[in-house]
Parts: sequence; structure tokens; C-alpha cells
Amino acid sequence: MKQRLTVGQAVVRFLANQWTERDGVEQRTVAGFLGIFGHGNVAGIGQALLQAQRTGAPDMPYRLARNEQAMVHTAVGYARMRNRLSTMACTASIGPGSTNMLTGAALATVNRLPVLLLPSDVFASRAAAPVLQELEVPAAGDVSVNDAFRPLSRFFDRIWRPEQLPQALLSAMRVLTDPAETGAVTLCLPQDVQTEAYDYPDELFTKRVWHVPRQAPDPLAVERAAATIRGAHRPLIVAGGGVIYAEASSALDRFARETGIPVADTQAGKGALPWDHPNAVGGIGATGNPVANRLARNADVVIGVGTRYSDFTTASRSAFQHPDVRFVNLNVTGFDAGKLSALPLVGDARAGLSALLPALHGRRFTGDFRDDVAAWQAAVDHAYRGRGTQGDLPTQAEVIGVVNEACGTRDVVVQAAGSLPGDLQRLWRARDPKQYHVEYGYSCMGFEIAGALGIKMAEPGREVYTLVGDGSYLMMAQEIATAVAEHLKLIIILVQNHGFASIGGLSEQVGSQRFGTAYRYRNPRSGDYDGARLPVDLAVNAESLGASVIRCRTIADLVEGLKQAREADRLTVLHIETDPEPSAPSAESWWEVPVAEVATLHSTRHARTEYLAGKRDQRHHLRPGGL
Ligand SMILES: Cc1ncc(C[n+]2csc(CCOP(=O)(O)OP(=O)(O)O)c2C)c(N)n1
Ligand SMILES: [Mg+2]
Repeated sequence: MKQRLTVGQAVVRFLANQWTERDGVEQRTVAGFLGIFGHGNVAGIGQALLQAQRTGAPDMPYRLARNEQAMVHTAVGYARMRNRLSTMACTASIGPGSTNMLTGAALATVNRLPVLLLPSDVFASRAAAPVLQELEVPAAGDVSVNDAFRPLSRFFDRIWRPEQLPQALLSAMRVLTDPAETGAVTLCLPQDVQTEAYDYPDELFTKRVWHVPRQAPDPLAVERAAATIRGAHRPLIVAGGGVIYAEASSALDRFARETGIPVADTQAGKGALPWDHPNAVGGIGATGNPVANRLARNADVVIGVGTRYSDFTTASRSAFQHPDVRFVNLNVTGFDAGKLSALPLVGDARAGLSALLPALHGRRFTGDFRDDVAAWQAAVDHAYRGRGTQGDLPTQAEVIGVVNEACGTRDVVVQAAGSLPGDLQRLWRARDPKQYHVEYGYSCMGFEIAGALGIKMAEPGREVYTLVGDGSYLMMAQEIATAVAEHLKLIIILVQNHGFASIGGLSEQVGSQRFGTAYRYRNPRSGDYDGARLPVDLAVNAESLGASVIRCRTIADLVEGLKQAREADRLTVLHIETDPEPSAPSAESWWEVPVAEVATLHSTRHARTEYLAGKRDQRHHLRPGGL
């Protein structure tokens, strides 16, 4: 039997029948659509979604976003919250609607998170070419702006003819549901093809379940890894996002308790173990804490579990200083497992840890780090209390402390860019594997509100707190309107410090004197932005988008405001002005940012000397990972 459907209708019907299953639990692979219509998709995917909604079949909810980049962030937030087992499809019109999704595509792929992107494309028929928003490459007739998605996508295809659709859809699903390959999956749909009909075989629309296996690593590799770990004196575990996506927290807890090995976490891995777990030593790397970084410096075997080893994690490859340090990496992706010349264990984090533990034959390590961790936690307590001086602006660390204390165990904190991710990695006390949602693979300003929306869609029962800097807010606040329209409650803490505290500090560090990082009037005399404060009121802005706004002047106001926000049933923005000066204790670490090799400015020349001193600690890690 066949069904005569348009390409748009076939896409919607097919997606409604895709399921992902792991550990016997099934969920929809694509839970719904986010979209913005234009002439490229209104008659294709748009018509198909309307028809689905009117007839109740297939069941495919649609939500209207306010910006295409933001809607990909929403899909990413959703997918991460669902441990990559479920995501959203994003439909955009041709040209700018589609290219607005490029940043989201990169973010998804960098973070290894599944999103299905359906950019509309130029007419396949070409009868009316060039159509509105067509690129026109004189030497290549088949190129469109959507080709820019190719390097950002883990699977890319363009459906020039309706009969190409079935195979492309199956390939798209395979990549979306494969934890080792997943990321942005892009199917470009030319605007005429979306509306063209074809007799699709019935089997295309039968329920299909994509099984996500818990791949166990190669037994011989497990034996070798175990031998390496047994021979270690000061091993350290680095827990990344893969631990959380694999729901391997219990396996890691057992592994750590039984071996005594300390566990440091990355931005994506925070919460893998609760902050007060006896083996937890907190954040590692450039934005980590001094205790974890000291353990890293002296470790002779580093066991990376589900980590990409970004430069923030490895302190730009200066974190591990033991002359004989070797790495054992357990990762579902071979590419990541092989990093830093590691002995690779390619497999699922839970399956891998469970296989590795018995192979250690009861080996226990007795390194004492508990006193250091306790001293560090006392420093966190101190930072949470701020300076306590009357009249001063609250510090960012105080704000984090108050939000942390307000947050219930199952609630979620969201962030992405600026000075907050570093402070959060150092100071946040995560109590649940899904509590800490900092997007730090792409560190994309603007993720905070849009991503939080997806998190709330994925887990409506959890309170979602999103911390957003004024810079990020100004880039992408419009999804407040989407949240209001969808009756989705978020608690947004708008941290106003009048510019880029993060990049201002970094600028100073590289000798660039905070150039161009403050939101102030341009001063005609100096030519710089060191004039008066701007009359910009982001609280009023948030109110105008439909949020309920609470202005907090003091930390006590914020405590009270958070209470009100929790009790409220609508989206609330808490606006607080903070001191832009750093308020968290130092990470005692390094991050490589280059400094001009020649300069007339003394500040740059001085910074160059410091930079070269930092670079002396950088290592290649070429030593083979095995014994
Ligand atoms: C989309 C995007 N553009 C630029 C950057 C570079 N960048 C990182 S942090 C930052 C400033 C963030 O300002 P704000 O949100 O106010 O946070 P603050 O630094 O004040 O904590 C910039 C420009 C980025 N990460 N993302
Ligand atoms: Mg700021």
C-alpha cells in the first residue's frame, strides 16, 4: 500500500512514528516542531503541521519561536535534558531564516547533542530563479546558502526529488540516535519540493524504534586499562558530560567509592556526582578549583570518562604535569577516546565503568584529599557570603550562592557565556545529575533564555533558573515572549554589570586595557566607551516582553524575590546589578589566549611576557596510554 503525501506531510508523518529506546524505555525521537514560517516553508511543512493539528494525526506539536538561532538552542536544551534520547525538529524559511540556524547547528554539533534542522531551500525547478533570498554562485548552479550547514552537520542532505526522502529520513534518524555520531542533522527542503506529492510506501510510516545500545568496550582494552590503573599511584577521574548522558552516576559513584579515586568534573559533567560525595573534588581546569587542579597536576594516570578534553578542562594542556602522566579514556566516541594519546576504551560510560571495576581486582587508592576539599568548601561558603559590606554592590559569587540555596534538588540552573560559567563551575553545588546545565562547548551568548525554554519543555516539573548577563540578554532576550505565549515558567536572573565583565578582565590580562568591553556612552574626548552610564533599563525591557519583573537591589531583595518567583505561576525576571570585579577564589590554573608578539603599548608587552611564561607549562601528551 502507498500513501500519496507531499514531502512536508511525509516528513511530519514519518517523524511522529520515530521512537528511541534505551534500557527498555521508549520516547519520541522528535517530540515536536519549533519553527518560524516564511515563503519557504509555509506551504510545505507549515501546511503539513496544520493538517496534523486539525486532524489530530499524526501527533506533532508545533511551537512558534521568535528567532531561528534561538529555536535551535531550545531544541538543544531539550535534547540535553533528555540525555540525547529525544529532541525537536526546527523548520525555517529559506535564506536568512535558515542561515540564522547556523550558530545553533554549530552549538549542537560541538556539544554532541542531537537536533533535526529542516532549512527550506531554493526552488528545485529553478523556473523562477533567482528566487527571493537566493545566493547565486556564478560557477556552481547547485549551491545555496544552506551549503554552509555542511561542515556543521553530522548528516547533511538536500531533497531535490520527493522519492529521495525515505532514505534521507532513515539516515537522519540513525545519526540523530547514535550517541557517537550525533549532533546537528540537516535536511534541506527546497520550497517547491516540500509541496510536491509522491506515493510513499506505507512501511515508511510504521512505528520504528531506534535502539541505543550500551556498547561495552573491547575486553582486551579493558584489561590493559585496568593494568595501567592498578599500576598508578595518584590516579584522577575526569567526569564529563558523557557520564550524565549515559546515566552512569551510580556506576561512577560505585567505581569511585570502591577504588578511592578522586573525581573532578568538567562543565558538562558537573552533577555526575553530587558536590558532597566523598570522592568529589569539584571543577577541573581553567575555571576549576585549586584542589582539583592540584590533583590534576600530580596525577600519574588520568581516567577521562565522557569528556572531550576541551582547553578549559586541560587548562590548555597545562593541567597535567606529572612527567609520566598517561590517560585512559572511556568514551562512546572513538575520536574523543583517543585524545591525549590515551589508551582508548570506546563504549558507553555506564557499561565501561562496570566492566573496568572488577578488572581492578580490588585495587584501592588512599590519596588524602578530603581535608583540602573541606578547606575549599569553606572558601566557597565565604564567597557565597560576599563581602558583607553595607552599601557595596552584591558580588556575582553571592548571587550564585543565593540561587544555589534557593534551588531544589531537582531544579536546574542554566548558563552559557560571560563570567558566570567560570564562577559557576567553581562555586555551584550540584545535587542532581540534571541540575547544572551550562552550555560551554560553544559558550554561546544568547543560549541562556532560549535553552532554558527547551529544558522546561523537557522537564516541566522542574523549576528552571537561568542566569543571564546583560550582554547575553541584549543579544537574545526575545524568547521571553515565546515562553509567555507557551505558558512556560522560567525564573530568569538578569545579572547587570554594564558590559562584558569576562572579556573586560581577559582584555586586561592580554594587555588590551578593557578596550571596547563596557556598555557606556562613547566619550567624544577619549573616543572610548568611558562616558556616562547608558539609560538602558533591561528590567523595563523584560516587562515589555510579558515577564513579571522584580528589581533586586540587595542580596536580601534577591532572596525574597526568588521566593516570590518560585511561588508565582508565570515567568519572572529578577533584575540585579552586581559588582563586575571577580568575586570567586582563583582556579590556580591557566587558559591560553594569545598576546600580540610585537606592540607599542607597554601593557601588551608586559602581557606577552606573562603569556610566554604560561606557555612553558604546556604539554603535548604524546606518551602512549598503555603500560
Ligand atoms: C555569540 C557570542 N558572541 C561573542 C562571544 C564572546 N564573549 C564571551 S563572554 C562575552 C561577554 C558577555 O557579557 P555578559 O553576558 O554581560 O556577561 P559578563 O561577561 O558581564 O559576565 C563575549 C562578548 C560569545 N561567547 N558568544
Ligand atoms: Mg555583563
